[in-house]
Formats: sequence, structure tokens, C-alpha cells
Amino acid sequence: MAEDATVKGIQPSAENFDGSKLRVAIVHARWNKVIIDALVKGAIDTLKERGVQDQSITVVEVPGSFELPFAVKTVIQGSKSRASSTAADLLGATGLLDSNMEDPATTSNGPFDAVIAIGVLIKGSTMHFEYICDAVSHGLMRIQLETGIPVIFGVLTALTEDQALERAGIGRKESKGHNHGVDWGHAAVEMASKAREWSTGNFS
Ligand code: DLZ
Repeated sequence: MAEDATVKGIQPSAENFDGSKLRVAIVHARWNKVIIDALVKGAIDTLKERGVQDQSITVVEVPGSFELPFAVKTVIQGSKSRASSTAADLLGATGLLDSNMEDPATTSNGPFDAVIAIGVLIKGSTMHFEYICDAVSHGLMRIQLETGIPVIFGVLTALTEDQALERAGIGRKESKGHNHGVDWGHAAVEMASKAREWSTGNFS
């Protein structure tokens, strides 16, 4: 290994995933809003770079990180039930879906292919931080396993405000840090694409 090689951090995928047919939701908290805004922007810019269409990106907000698991689960369930009623309406109107008709799974009415949950938790002087970090991370993990929709863990659990600012690319030092929202955008497109393929038994 070269002496200056980077060890820590993500290695970009060799595959160039196409986001143009994906639908992605971003659910974010409002606590520590300046940092949240930078992370949400990083995620949206990346989704668009990867081809996700404007109308296929939905952004909703909740007060704090503790509300993220409930919101993510409800948003996933809502998009699934709306997609099935849209498909049923189309079938009812035509008798069958013809090849000229847009696939409901790829329109703005389709179910979400991935959800990015974004929150910023900064440690205070009580145990509050530990309880919320634990509950939120377990909650989000459970939701993706229960629903089969990838949930990207966009929750910063920082010990100081400076740590959080640096992880949103808006640090106070000369080097502003790195915006992790960008990584979450890439992860959403990759996981959404893979989940679609894998769910049809295609592993190539
Ligand atoms: C109460 C609270 C505190 C102290 N700190 C944070 C935080 O750093 N980041 C965050 O996203 N939310 C925080 N909250 C709010 C809780 O997540 C939640 O919104 C409230 O307890 C209401 O359920």
C-alpha cells in the first residue's frame, strides 16, 4: 500500500448507477438547521447528478431526529399504498396496462426506492444524546428490514458542534470538511438500484 494511501472512508463503486428511474424521499429533522440544510443540499445535488429527476425527489421534515423513524416508515407505507391504488386505477380504466403507458413504478406516483433520513445530534450535558442516537439508529435499521426499502442513515452523532459542521462541509477552519450528504445521495442511488435488481432475482 502506498504510504499516503487513504484507508478510512468509502471506496466509490466501480458501477455507474443510473438514478433516472428512481424515486427517493429525504426525511430530515429541523434541529441544528444550518447543518441540516447543508446536508440536505449535498444529498439533493448528488441525487440530481446521478440522474434522479426533480419530480422524483420528495423532501419532508420533522421536528427532531427522534421523529425520523416514525416519519420514514409512514412515508414508505404511504408511497406504497398510493402506488398500488394508482396502478389499480390505471388497470380499471384500460383493462390492462399497454406499452405506451408510463410504468407507475417510475413516475412521481411510484413507491419510493430509497429514503435518506437526515438528522444532526450533538451531545449535550445529559444522557439525552445517547438515548436518541440509540433509538433512532435501531429504529431506522428496523424499518428498512421490515419494509424492504433501503433507508440511508444520514444521522450525524457528533460530540461537538465543530464535528457536525465539518461533516456537513461547512467547518469553521480553513478546511471546511466533507459534506456527508453527498455520500448519502450516492448510497441512496446505489442501494435503490441494487434493491430493484436483487428483488427480481437478478444478481449480475
Ligand atoms: C430534545 C432534543 C435535543 C436535546 N437535542 C437534539 C439534537 O441534538 N438533535 C435532534 O435532532 N433533536 C434533538 N432533540 C429533539 C428530539 O429529537 C425530539 O424532537 C424531541 O424530543 C420531541 O420528540
